[in-house]
Amino acid sequence: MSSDNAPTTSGGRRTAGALAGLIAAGVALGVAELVSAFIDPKSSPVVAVGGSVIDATPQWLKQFAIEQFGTNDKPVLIGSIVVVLVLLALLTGTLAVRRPAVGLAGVAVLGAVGAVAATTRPAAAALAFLPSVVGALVGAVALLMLLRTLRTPTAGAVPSSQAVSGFDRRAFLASSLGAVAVAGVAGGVGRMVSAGSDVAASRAAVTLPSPVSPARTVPADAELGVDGLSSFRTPSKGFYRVDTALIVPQVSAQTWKLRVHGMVDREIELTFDQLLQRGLIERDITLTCVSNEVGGPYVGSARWLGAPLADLLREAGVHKAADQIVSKSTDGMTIGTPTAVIMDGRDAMLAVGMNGKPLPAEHGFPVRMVVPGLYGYVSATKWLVDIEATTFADNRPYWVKRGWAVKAPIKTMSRIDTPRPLGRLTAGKVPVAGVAWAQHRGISKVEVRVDGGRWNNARLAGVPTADTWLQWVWDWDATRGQHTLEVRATDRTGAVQPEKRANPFPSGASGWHSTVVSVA
Ligand SMILES: Nc1nc2c(c(=O)[nH]1)N[C@H]1C(S)=C(S)[C@@H](COP(=O)(O)O)O[C@H]1N2
Ligand SMILES: [Mo]
Repeated sequence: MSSDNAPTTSGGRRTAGALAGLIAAGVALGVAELVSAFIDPKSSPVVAVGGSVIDATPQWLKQFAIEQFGTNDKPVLIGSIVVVLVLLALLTGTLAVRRPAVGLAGVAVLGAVGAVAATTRPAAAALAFLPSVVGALVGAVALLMLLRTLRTPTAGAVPSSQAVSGFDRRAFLASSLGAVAVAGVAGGVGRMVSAGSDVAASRAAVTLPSPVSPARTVPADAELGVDGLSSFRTPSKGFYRVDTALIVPQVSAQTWKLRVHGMVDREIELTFDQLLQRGLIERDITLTCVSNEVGGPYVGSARWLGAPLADLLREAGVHKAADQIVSKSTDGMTIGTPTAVIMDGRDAMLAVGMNGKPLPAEHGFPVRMVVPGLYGYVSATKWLVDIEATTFADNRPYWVKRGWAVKAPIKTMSRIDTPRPLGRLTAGKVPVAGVAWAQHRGISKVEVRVDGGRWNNARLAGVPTADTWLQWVWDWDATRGQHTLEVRATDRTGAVQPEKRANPFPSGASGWHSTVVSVA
């Protein structure tokens, strides 16, 4: 190539240096990914830094992220971290052309950030620092090798003035390709090893016992058969997922243990098999996330199979003064539930089954909590490993520390599923339908109105218990023009869903859901 021998500007070397920094960062990450696969996927620097960022994110920014990105907030976070890393790598590489020590210092700082994040994550492995450290070391070697090719003068008869700024492009290219290959292979193999260590096999090996107390039969009229209406039971695959875990925790049922301790007469330790032998109940229960906006999607209904939680607490002999049960997951999430609510006779359970199968990994395999009537952040601990009887005064769980309400019963809510917002309809009969929920109180009435007119009673579908949502439908005789549909529900205590809009923070959204449609 003739350009090989052309004089090269120092600008060209700077660009090559930036590229070297980027490639070295790729090598570091690839190698770190490989090492983390053998230690703990959570010890990967990107995952660890991401987890630390999630825990440190202030409430207003979290709200903004959820509003902007919804459940894509995690890919967006990982993407942002990678973008920051890319910029730092480009800068480090550029500076390192003249001063390799600066490059090495940059790599060391980034490695240290990863190592500190990984070791300070909840339940971090003893060797959690290793992926970042090994990654940084190999990344540093890659950087030095690439920088060396930048200092090699171009071959041939080049005037010495140009040799200073010139470099052997072919050597740089070859080294770069080699380094990229190392990064790709290390990262790819790491990914494969991680995937092989997931809990699919453990989950497949689980045989769920039949419940000693089966779920109530779901009435035949639970499904109203309206197009576009949420089904009474949400398939596990489409069930909303809300948690702080950047990678789904992999907890094997075979090694799972639950510890019940704190303000109790007798500590209890349970294996998964012992839990299965406790006589399981099966219930249809609707979960709801406190972050769900009016009309939002973070709500779903499943048939859960699990061991009654109140019985277990009674066996442990929870002290009268212990007004809060704090449950903990393997990834360090803490969730506080009022003891009185768990003990009041409702079907609070340690769930092992969801819709007839062992819990999917994303929904808490092998064991999660389910307490009808409470938002998920105060009740629905996934990947559960620890239960502590304590007090509200002594223990502030994860979301409470971040300003969310200490106690959070689910607010009465109704949602229009069909017609869709801004839908185009033809005049005549149009079913207006949706779901409504007020878990553990139950729904007694749903009303719909058009353009602020009088309220019309919707027809309610059947439900097995007060712990699930229900479908509703109102047959609208739609007239031409643009119309606003509004819905409100009344729970079985007689309380009407309030009109006043409130944000999800700090105790759940309220207000009437409305939809604007145009009828031709
Ligand atoms: N370990 C763990 N459990 C958790 C959470 C979490 O972040 N970590 N989020 C809670 C919240 S806020 C909700 S709404 C429910 C959601 O359960 P799902 O993802 O199965 O729908 O899980 C709860 N359990
Ligand atoms: Mo939630």
